[in-house]
Amino acid sequence: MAALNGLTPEQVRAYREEGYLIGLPAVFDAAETRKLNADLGELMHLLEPGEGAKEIREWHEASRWLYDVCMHPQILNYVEDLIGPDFYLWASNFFIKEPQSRDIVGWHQDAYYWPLAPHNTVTVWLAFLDSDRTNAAMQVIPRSHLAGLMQHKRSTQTDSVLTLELERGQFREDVAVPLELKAGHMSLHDDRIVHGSGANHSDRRRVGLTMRYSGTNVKCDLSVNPHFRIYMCRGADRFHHNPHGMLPTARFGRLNRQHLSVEEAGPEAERKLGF
Ligand SMILES: O=C(O)CCC(=O)C(=O)O
Repeated sequence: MAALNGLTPEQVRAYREEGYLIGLPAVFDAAETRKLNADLGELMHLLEPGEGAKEIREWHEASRWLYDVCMHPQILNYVEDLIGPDFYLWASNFFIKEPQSRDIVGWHQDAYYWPLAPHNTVTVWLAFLDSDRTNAAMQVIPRSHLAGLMQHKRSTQTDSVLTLELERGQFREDVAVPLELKAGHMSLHDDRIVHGSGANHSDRRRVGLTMRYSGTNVKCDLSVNPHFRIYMCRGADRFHHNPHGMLPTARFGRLNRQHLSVEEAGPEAERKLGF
């Protein structure tokens, strides 16, 4: 493993201005990345018939392997430089697109999905395999995080992994930037940036792990998501806003619980949060 570093002031400035950051050194080298993919295979064995990778949500609460990936010191160094010294992990999801798969992720802003306030959340997207424009890399709309939250609509696209999305014309789709990453590398994005991804028309699998981190000042509305649990990464929880989770003991374990975002909680939750 390379020496651990944080972000340069220039990288922090670029993130704040653009809403995302790429171009960081690999977090995992080639051998470590091969192992990550083998371990992901073990985790996926826990899926039940009919379940897909998108059901792997918050399994860091049950899988020590996944928890340890999320707590990688190099990743935490970068996150700390963006959201401050006191922060926690609360979500992890896999976004996997098999070769020739039609699944898309409609344009959206994460913050619209989450009953969290204030906005002090960063997502790390870790590439388990090379991700580029040929195999449907995630795309972002630079600076769109500065425009505030936009109204999302229920998706009419049956191939969309999400059910709430932005409509064409609400933002400049022509300036989208694909976040191309080699395996073992990561990007960072702000919870308000507009992003999404297309179908994978290639013969290469595309696998990304998203990990979501928030400052301890961020409070979840537990009436919308009663399952929300935090895992301190660095510093102290002086706010005591959210319940803490239990450390997982099994190397590979799964959750069976229903997870609730604003999307799943339905229009009542959207009204409640003022959308
Ligand atoms: O991997 C993708 O295409 C989308 C990921 C995403 O929506 C997210 O990280 O919030």
